[in-house]
Amino acid sequence: MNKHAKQNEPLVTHLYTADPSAHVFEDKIYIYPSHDLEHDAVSDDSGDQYAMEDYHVFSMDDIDAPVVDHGEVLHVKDVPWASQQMWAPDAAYKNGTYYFYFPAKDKDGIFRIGVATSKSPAGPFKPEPNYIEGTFSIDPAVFIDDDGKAYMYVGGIWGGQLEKWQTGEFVADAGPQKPEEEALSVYIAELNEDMISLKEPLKESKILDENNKPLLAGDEDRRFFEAPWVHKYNGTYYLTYSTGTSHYIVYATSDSPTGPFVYRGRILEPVIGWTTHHSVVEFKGKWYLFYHDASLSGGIDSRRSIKFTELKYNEDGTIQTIHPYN
Ligand code: FUB
Repeated sequence: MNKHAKQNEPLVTHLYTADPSAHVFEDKIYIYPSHDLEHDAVSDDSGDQYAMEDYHVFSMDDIDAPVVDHGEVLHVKDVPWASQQMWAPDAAYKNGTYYFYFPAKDKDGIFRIGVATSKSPAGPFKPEPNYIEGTFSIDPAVFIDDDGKAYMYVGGIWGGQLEKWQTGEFVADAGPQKPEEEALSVYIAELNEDMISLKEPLKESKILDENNKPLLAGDEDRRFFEAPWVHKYNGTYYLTYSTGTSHYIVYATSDSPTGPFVYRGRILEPVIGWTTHHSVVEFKGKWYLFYHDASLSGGIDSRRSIKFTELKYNEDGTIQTIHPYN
């Protein structure tokens, strides 16, 4: 018998799962997480400890229904261009097809974004032979606007290699940013109608402070680290992301899906474990934050578990901060 979903408790206990991207497809909640394997890889700033190889998809008929594991839907050995590290994925639906987007390192050790397709939200997904041309870094999130236009958001510093793309080319030994530099931020591109190619090159969109100045790299409580996600609420675009070193999920808003975004506040206080990652989804009139922590493994961050909790807006569109263990 599958476990019933309960707020703030691991949704899956027979596997370690992380980075949950939740969507409502066919009136159910589908969750596309990454899969943490139990291994002894070394822990370093390149994220080698997150040596993930495959993906499972999960679904819930309702917010308190049993969590169904649809099994392995994609493995790195089936992706011709990829070598390792199948990190945080996302999924989207358009024109009768489900698209599964995932980052992985190519044969040269460079993170790229791949795509795989299925006629079912539960997969299995068939990968395209090559990664999406023009993509780099990690943590793809795809948002489809009310007008049908689809946008891909990507990016992660440190292990996500964003620092290495500052010249527009991959510079293998490019180091971290200096604190006084403008912080690197999310990269965005519109997708073509086919959903498997970019309509335009990925372009950086800055996150601004209260004086409309780009956040600085040293502003670790607010600057972008990884895990972008975009949703729309009352006509406003909310970019949510992880601040990495300070372990917050925060949000910034814009009146355009491509920004620039203005920093607004914190959504989730730090969880047990180093990484924090999330998605935001509306289901039956309520909003939910899907996130992960490492409580089930006793704090080992490369063995995480996906969870969810209700997310609440104030009347002015600000979001109430969630304290995950209160
Ligand atoms: O799960 C591997 C990486 O850790 C993800 O891509 C990041 O967002 C962080 O959660």
